[in-house]
Amino acid sequence: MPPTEADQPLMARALQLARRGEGRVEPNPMVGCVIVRDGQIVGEGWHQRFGGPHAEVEALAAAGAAARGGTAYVTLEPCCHHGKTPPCTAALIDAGVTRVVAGCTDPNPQVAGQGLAQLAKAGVQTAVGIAEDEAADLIAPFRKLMQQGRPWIIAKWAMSLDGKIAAADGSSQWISGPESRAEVHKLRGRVDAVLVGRGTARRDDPLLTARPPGPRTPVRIVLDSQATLSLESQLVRTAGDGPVIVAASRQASSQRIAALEKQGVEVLSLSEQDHAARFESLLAELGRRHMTNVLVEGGGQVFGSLLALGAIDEVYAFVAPKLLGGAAAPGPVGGAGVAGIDAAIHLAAPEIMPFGNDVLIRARVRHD
Ligand code: AOF
Ligand code: ZN
Repeated sequence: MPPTEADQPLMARALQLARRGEGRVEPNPMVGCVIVRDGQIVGEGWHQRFGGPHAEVEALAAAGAAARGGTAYVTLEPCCHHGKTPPCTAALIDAGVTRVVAGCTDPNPQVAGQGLAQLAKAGVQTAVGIAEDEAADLIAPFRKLMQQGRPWIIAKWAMSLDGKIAAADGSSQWISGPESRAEVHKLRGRVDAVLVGRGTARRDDPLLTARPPGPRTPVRIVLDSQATLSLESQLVRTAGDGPVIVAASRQASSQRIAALEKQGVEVLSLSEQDHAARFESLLAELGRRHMTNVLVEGGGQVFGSLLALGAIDEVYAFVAPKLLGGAAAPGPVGGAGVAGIDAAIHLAAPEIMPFGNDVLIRARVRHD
């Protein structure tokens, strides 16, 4: 049976359940599942943590015998491979589910349509594409990591209403209000890494931790080709409490590297000559470390490099009702910028949320 209007709210519920895994399941995708029998929800589940049971298995356990003859709504195509857990296709077939409605297919090459094909082969009715955009958006960072071996890059900044990230004298603490800053801490607590440039590390002396802690402890990364990060900085002094990486070049002095390493900082000595190539190679390395989401908190040069690389996937712009003025006061994204208005980077329709007196504009870059 092709998907119908009646399937919509059930997939919406499955998507809602899936989001509960945010920050806990990566580098796996968030997945939610609802099992329906005779128009009643008889079981719900979601992938709760990396290495744990998949959404379908959780929902089938909740449904018990009531799953027989029922329909499973899954945000992602059920897996058909033995990973850390057995295949969900077998669990659904064994439980007697007769119809599976999937939000989108699984980009994992070990699954990639074969999950649905296996179900169909076993006589289970399958449908895919209900709420497909939402289902695909939900796993966009997972898909990027699977297909490109690179983490999803979130660029976050706070700016005044006139588009400045600092006053003309360079002072910038604080542009946004406490409610916005609390939201940033939440964001830090669900990503794999928080990255800043050397200038920001020196000027703000940030800790880059999530306070209060979230489900993940982000690795703190500083782009610092000469490895000049001060041994007295908060980042270095807390390197024993949570990982700190300095992404340096081959030009960094070996004494500086040794001193940082002695404090527990990991120094990556990237061999590429130019800055952009080094950044690319760092992102590839973070991908190899299975990092799904990386939050970049500035400064302008880092955002400029990312823009030039086409590497920004999502923007969190906190806009505060303040005016700073000043021709010399910087905006959030530095570098050379785009060649002209026709080369503007386009973002999808933003989500807009108030935080205290500030407004968060959150939008994803359109890579198409
Ligand atoms: C599903 N339901 O809830 C999830 C799926 O190592 P494992 O066993 O956890 O398998 C991870 C892979 O399974 C992951 O790469 C993705 O392809 C799929 N995730 N599949 O049917 C789920 N989390
Ligand atoms: Zn599975």
